[in-house]
Amino acid sequence: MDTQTAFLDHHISHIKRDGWTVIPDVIPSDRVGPLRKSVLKIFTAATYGEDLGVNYPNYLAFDQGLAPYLASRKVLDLAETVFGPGVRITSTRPVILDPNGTGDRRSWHADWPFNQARAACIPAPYPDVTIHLTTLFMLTDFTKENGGTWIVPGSHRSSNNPTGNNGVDSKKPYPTEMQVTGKAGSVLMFDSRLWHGHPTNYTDKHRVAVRANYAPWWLNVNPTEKDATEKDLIEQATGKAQTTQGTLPKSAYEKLPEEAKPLYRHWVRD
Ligand SMILES: O=C(O)CCC(=O)C(=O)O
Repeated sequence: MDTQTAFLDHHISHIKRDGWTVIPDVIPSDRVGPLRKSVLKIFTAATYGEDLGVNYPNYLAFDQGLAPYLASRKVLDLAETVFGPGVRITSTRPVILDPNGTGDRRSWHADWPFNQARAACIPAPYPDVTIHLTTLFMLTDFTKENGGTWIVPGSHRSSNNPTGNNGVDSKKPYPTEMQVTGKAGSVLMFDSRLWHGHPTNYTDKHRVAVRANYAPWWLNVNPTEKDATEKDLIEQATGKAQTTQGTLPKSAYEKLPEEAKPLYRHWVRD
């Protein structure tokens, strides 16, 4: 088996069987520090933090330095093996854990479009197919102490998750839970159906990552756009709110490397 086939075989079988994998060495070590500093600066800036919690701005509107790695062959080869050609990124935002144990632990959920608490979701019971991949680009090491992501391995095969009243208390420890650890520069990739939760950071430094989610070309992201008619319609129909993902000004899009542009073309707005 050649190196590339072995790489794909290892990570795809891990995702299919367990729901997750860690891809090492996606971001070179000398780029991790500057990217981490930039994320921390932008995240604390009023522009990014404005109405965080409901409307998530597109991180690449502020800094395009991560773009070559979002489009790295390691990540895209895996996404394209699952989805075929024409992969797109549905959201890009920092996930930062404050230091000194201030964050909330767990709160088991699955990501869009499987979060049953949101307006635009695939209603449970949903089918056993991978249609969305969540990734966390680690800009600090992920350890048990600083908040390696909590996951329930294998839970991606379930047809519901704790946001959908499936009988699992989203705030309580789950018997088979584990924390994902990895070196800065690695990427945690998982099937977005996987039950996962926000960890607590007990160290005295921030735990920093950027979350980027990958989808096949046919998955409709329109209901996740702020002020979009499709978002209003689905909110009215379900009586639930939908979190939104930020668009990309043309000026920021033009600064992306060529290989990253196809991933973001659908989010460009003037
Ligand atoms: O920060 C983490 O490790 C988990 C993030 C998470 O649960 C999410 O972004 O949906």
